[in-house]
Amino acid sequence: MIVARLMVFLLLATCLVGTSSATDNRAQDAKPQSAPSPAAAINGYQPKWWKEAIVYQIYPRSFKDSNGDGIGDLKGITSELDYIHGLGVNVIWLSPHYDSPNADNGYDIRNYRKVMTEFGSMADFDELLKGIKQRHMKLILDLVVNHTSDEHAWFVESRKSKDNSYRDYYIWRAPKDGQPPNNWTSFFSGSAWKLDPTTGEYYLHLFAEKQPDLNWDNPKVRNEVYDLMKFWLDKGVDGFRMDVIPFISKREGLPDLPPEYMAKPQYFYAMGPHLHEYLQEMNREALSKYDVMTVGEAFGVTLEQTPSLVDERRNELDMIFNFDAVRLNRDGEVWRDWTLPELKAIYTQQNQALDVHSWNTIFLSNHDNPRVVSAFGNDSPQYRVASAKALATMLLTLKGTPFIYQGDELGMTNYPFTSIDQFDDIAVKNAWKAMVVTNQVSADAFLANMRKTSRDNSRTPMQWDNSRNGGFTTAPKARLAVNPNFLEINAKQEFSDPNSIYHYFAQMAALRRKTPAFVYGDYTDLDPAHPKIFAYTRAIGADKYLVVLNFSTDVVTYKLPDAIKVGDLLISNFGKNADRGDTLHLKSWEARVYKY
Ligand code: TEU
Ligand code: CA
Repeated sequence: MIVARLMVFLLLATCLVGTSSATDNRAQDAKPQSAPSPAAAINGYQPKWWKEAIVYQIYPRSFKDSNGDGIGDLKGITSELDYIHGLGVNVIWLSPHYDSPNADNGYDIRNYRKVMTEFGSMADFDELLKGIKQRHMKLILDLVVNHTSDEHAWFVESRKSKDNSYRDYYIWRAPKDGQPPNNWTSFFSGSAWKLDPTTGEYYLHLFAEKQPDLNWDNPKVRNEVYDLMKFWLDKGVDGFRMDVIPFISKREGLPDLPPEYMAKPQYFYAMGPHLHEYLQEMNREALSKYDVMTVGEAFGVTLEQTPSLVDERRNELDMIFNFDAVRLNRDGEVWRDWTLPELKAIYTQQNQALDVHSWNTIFLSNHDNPRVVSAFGNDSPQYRVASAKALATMLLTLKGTPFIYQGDELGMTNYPFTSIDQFDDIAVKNAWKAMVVTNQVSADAFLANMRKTSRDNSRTPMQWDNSRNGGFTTAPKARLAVNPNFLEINAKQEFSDPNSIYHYFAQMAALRRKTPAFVYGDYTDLDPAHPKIFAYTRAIGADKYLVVLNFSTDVVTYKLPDAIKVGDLLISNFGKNADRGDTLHLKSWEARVYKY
């Protein structure tokens, strides 16, 4: 049975590599061609370094300040490369480090070929890249090209006059009956259109007013983007995380948002008519010339649409971030309590939607979301460490390339916000003006929601030690206040404690990296309906692993289904135990990985 399945995979891989069709090709329809060596496939998958990678995301502003100005910088990152390497990750994703007026912390780029002055110089960047390569790690950059800053030279020109040669670099429209051209809304509140007095026309901005959307239908814009990509690729970077990339192609005629999309406009803005064409062109013109990885931030892309972006035969993206899991705790922008069967269902659906030609990502946090232990674990003092380790166990054993956000390896938590003045994020400030100042939502309700959902939860400075400002900066004040729990939760403390989250994470990462089944193995959820236990297997043929996670504060006696009996315990966040056979006695938030 297993052998038969393996053969079907091999046959598929042999037959279909190199065809351009993304339709559901089945083995029996496909004609064998002269094939790239099928023996190289693992469980049907073409092995790739980025499928085997563990990615660590750095938000440079909040990582480490080297010169005492209160703002994290590139030299700060370079000084902590051993710390990152010690964790067992091997790819770093750097959030934007480009010149920017920081309306949205670097996601508004003024010059794509210049390092943000606050972060350092190009020499500092080269030094960072060198340090990464010396440690046999890789670096991917954030490619933010759905929009630029309004201070980018292209936009400065574009807004000057209707016949300026850069006018068509952006999306300009005349007013409609004295109003914006359509009803599109910005993700940072209000209309997505801003009237520019110089020419009396509106420009489109799906994010802040200072983030005008580029006009990708203009071939000049596309070539500019491919050139700037090559600029960084030629320096030796290993790929890109692409910011809101499914939004680059806008719907023909810019039709109004239909009412059913009002609460979730991303599903209307994404997957425009020329998206595939532009991504394939980008591949041809830039990416295909290098051995790099790409991951698209696929806000607004459904699971059904995903293979059309990541199927390797299409030459578009290697993988995308699907938001279903990370936003399971959200109804629009409002917190909702999630359940474990819902989370399990998402991973099963992802597994079913992607065949051997597509690849997935696994993440539950980043700079746009709250802290993983606060949102998906339990950040109370009693359970924080155990639940952070249980989540690390899950993230590093599910199917897809794991992306870990800085500080999650320390079990850093959400910030105890009590007032609007403590926030920095433009999304929060604009929402406050739109909702609280207009009396639509009470300040208390707003703050209660932001304590759980705000992006600033994950943007507070890294907690390095128990000195002032958690060792993030020597300045009297950090850019954003350090979480007051830095006295207990910090890297120095984690490093010195053999039972810390950091060390557990490093062991888990090492286990994943030496075990092909955790990368390429089949995924099976053993018990989709269980409200507290997440039990699944990863297997390549007879090389089988069992993961059991107690997602609750209860002590649970759990009988394994399917006559499975535990074998060797490879790792657990509670050490060894006496359980043998098919019945497990799990402590609160206990996580175990077995060979069986
Ligand atoms: O985020 C895209 C995005 O649409 C969401 O993450 C959204 O901004 C937010 O969470 C509100 O729901 C990307 C970047 O990751 C983010 O930091 C930027 O602000 C945004 O694009 C604009 O570049
Ligand atoms: Ca600094």
